[in-house]
Order: sequence, then C-alpha cells, then structure tokens
Amino acid sequence: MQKILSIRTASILKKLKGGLVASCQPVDGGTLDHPKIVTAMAQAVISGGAVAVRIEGVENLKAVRQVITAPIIGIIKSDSNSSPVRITVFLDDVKKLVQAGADVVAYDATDRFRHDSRDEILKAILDAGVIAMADCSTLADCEKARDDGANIIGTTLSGYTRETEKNSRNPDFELIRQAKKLGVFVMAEGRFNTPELASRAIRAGADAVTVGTALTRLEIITARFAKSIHCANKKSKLNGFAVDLGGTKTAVAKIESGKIFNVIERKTIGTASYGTHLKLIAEMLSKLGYRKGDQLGVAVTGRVDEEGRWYAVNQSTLGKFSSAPLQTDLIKNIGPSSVINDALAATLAEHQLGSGEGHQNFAFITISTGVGGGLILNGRLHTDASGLPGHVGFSSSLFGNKLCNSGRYGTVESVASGNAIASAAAAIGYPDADARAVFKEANAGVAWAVELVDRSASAIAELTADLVTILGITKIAFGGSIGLADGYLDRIQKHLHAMPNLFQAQLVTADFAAHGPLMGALLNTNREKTDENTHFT
Ligand code: BMX
Repeated sequence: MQKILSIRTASILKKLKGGLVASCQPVDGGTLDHPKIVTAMAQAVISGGAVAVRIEGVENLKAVRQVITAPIIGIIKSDSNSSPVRITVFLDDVKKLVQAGADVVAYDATDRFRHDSRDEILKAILDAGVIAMADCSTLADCEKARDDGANIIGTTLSGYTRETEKNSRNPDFELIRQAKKLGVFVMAEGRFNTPELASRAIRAGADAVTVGTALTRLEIITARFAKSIHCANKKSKLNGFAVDLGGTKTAVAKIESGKIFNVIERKTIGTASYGTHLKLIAEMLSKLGYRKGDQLGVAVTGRVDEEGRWYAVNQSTLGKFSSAPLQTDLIKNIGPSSVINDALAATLAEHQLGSGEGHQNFAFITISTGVGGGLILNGRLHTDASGLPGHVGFSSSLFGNKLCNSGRYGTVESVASGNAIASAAAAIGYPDADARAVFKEANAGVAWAVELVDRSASAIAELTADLVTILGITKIAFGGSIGLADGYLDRIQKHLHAMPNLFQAQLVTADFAAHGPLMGALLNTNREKTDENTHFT
C-alpha cells in the first residue's frame, strides 16, 4: 500500500536514507548515563557522519534536541514484571517524546502482551504528526505495521523475543530482505556491531542502519575486547594432544594455539577390553607425533572419579569392565596426562572459550550415543569426588518407560539418546535404522521417525526446564551428533516454548561443535591454573 507522505515525513526519510543512525544509549545506570554525556555522544556521532540519532528518555531527548538539528528517533524504555515489552509502552510516552522534540517515535511492534496496545500506540504517534518507526521481530510484525501505516519498519527486536531468540547471534539479514519486499522504509537495527555488518545490511536492502552498542556502550565494547584478548591468551597456551573416547568414536587431535591442527578418528568398540582401549589411544597418539612429556588431556564417556578411575554408568556403552585406573595407567604407559568425562570436558571448553563464557549458571548437554552433560554453577564447573554430577542423562524422564542400562528406570538417556532412538525404531519394526537413519527419515517428514526424534527433543526440553528450575541455569549449549543435528535444537526450543516464561533458558548449539571434548580435555590439563571462574560481563 503506497501512502502519500507529508512533506515533513518525506524530508526526514530522505535525510535518513542510505545513512547511519547512531543510537546513543549508555548502559542503564552506568557512569555515562547522564543527559550531558548523552548530548556529547550525540554531537560526536553526528560529527563522525551519523545522519540521525536514536535517544532514550525524555531528559536525554530534551538535552540533545537543544544542540542537534539532525532527526531524532525517540523512545522511552520501561521495565515491567507483567510484560517483556519495553520500548514506548504507554500512550503517555508518545506525548512526552513528541513534546521533547522527537521527529520519529519508535515503539515495540511485536504482538506481545503490554499495557497499551500496539495499535493504540501507533495511532497516537501518527495522530501527533510525527514519523512512526515500528520495532519488529518477525515478518508478521512488519506486515502488520506496514498495513497499519508505520513509516519505518525496524528489524530491532529480531533475536530479542521468545520466538526469535534462537537467531540472536547474528543480525537478521533475512528479515531485512523480506521486509524490503513490503515496499516500506526498512531500518536495519540489532547487532550491527561492525562496519562490515552494517554494509551487508545495505546490500540486503536496508534503507538505513542503526548502530547502538558498538558506538555508545563503552562498558560492553571494552568487555568484548578484554574477552577476546583473554581468549586469545588462553588459546595461545593451548598446545598439545587430546583424546576423546566417546560412545561411538574415538578421536585424537593435535592442538596448536587452541586450534585443531590434525585429528584422526576410529570407531569405538564398546565391548572392547580396557587394555584394547588403552592400546588404541597409544597408537593413535603416536600416529599424530605425540611424544612422552607432551601436554596430554583425555576425555572419556563414562564416570571419572577424582583419582582418575574410569567407570561405565551406562553398561551398554562400555560393557567390558566395571572400573579401571585410567589416569594411573595413562601416566605409566603413555605419559603425563589428566582424565575427565567427555561431557564435562566439553562444558569446560564452552565455558572458558565458547558459548558459556561469562555465564555464571550454564549447562552443556550432549545428545549422542548417550545423554551426558556438565554444569557451571556460580562460575565453576560442578564436580565432586565421585565424578557423577553433571550426568544429566541419568535423571528421570516423564517419557521414560524402560530400565536404562545405568540401572535406573526411565532415564532421559533411555528416551532421548542415539541408542534409545535406534532401539525404539527397532521395536516398531525398523531394526536396521540407527539414529542417523531415523533422523534422515524424520527430516524427510516420515511420521514414525518424526515421532521418535520429537520424543527425544521433548525429553530434552523437559530436562532443560528442570535445570532452570532446580539450578537456575540461564543458558544451555547442546552438542553430540544428535544435539547438533539439523532441526533438533528447533524441536527442543518448540517444546520449551510451550512452557511458561519462567522456565525458559537461552538455548544454543555448542561453539566447539564436535570438538568440545577434545578442547576441554586439553584445557583440563591445567584446570587448577586456568580459573574457570574468570568472567566478563
Ligand atoms: C552417558 C555416559 C556419560 C557420557 C554420556 C555422553 C557412560 C558410558 N556414558 O550418559 O558419562 O558423558 O553418555 O557420552 O555411562 P557418549 O559419547 O557416550 O554419547
């Protein structure tokens, strides 16, 4: 619907077109959060080439208006316990912003519950004779805002609503492309943190780009640099060899400056003797050029106690021995090394160098041959002398209906793991389908396979909500061949989102993907020295 724009509206949109809008919003309550400083920021960004500014709060806006002739996009943020909507929530806000001198008023245009409806807010903005900018999260929001007469569509809230939070890592270029087709002025906004991302927004069809954090949130920008330097320092010290003996495969890697330099893999024979596992590890290491005395970290499926003794919890994954002095034997037969459970190792890697960095209450869950995990509580890896904590796969599942090979009845592992999926397939007449084959069928839409994969994801979603409820976990990274499989995280997300807000956590795939146990095994070799409690927020 092509609208006839007022001369004023058209002239402001012309000023914004093809330009950079700087959102001058210091960290709430930080030392820069003062109208004088916000004004100075606004002047500075205009001298740097911004064509307009986005300003939060009436006092800031009044102060900036006095010294700036460029267009101002005004918002008021309010926090409420009853609604997640924060941007220009009240009809009264619109009046205040217009009186303070805003040329454009931006409002939350998502369909989430709030005090005054988005329709009323938009009408109030348009009635006040200023430009309405709709901060949207999805294409549906954009379509609705366009139909209702908003002049600017912003991608501002993509990644910040429950529905879109899984896209919260990168800017939403797809939404820019889709919104552009609606024939309105599109403002790219949200995580355009580098000049390169901002120029990609224009290439994707945006009419203008708003950048906030990367320009005016000094604390956050500084923390990013500090974190990056900290990671680089840590990675540069990460040199040596790592072993990951998982339920399905055994991988051995040479790691240089935190990067996998070379890796070899063999199938894990679950029924092999302890001696055979040890021999295989030694052979693979020597193939990669390991020499006694090189830094060596070993991660294994199964429980590892504080003495480095190795036990199967699930007897069907490692069937041949009840326990073995792995750490002692590695040191004796191969060289100085440390041993840790595979999922705990991946948790360390994610927390120290990946998706969990800076998080105080974080979990990693691997869904693979088994279902394993690890917990970061109050910034530290939660372990004890037994080595059992973190084995979340052996907690009980709503969907459990058989004895797990750990000896517990109805565990998450007995429902959600690769072995469980394969045996459920066999039970309904598909004896040759392993988990990979079931996934292939499920992705092709075959009903029985969809049901099995979905049951697994649903059990993991319940586990996720339990971790949130019992431990206050706020972010969970998923790994393992099933955890990383196409579409699996979306399924977990769907089941979790069906639960009340209170039980939600941020869900992501593990940054180190399949290499988490290797990286974590090596990190574990100097765990005492590298403090996992270090965090930057
Ligand atoms: C099982 C358990 C965990 C392990 C997890 C994932 C055994 C032998 N293993 O829950 O210790 O972390 O599987 O490991 O009891 P995977 O590589 O075997 O899938």
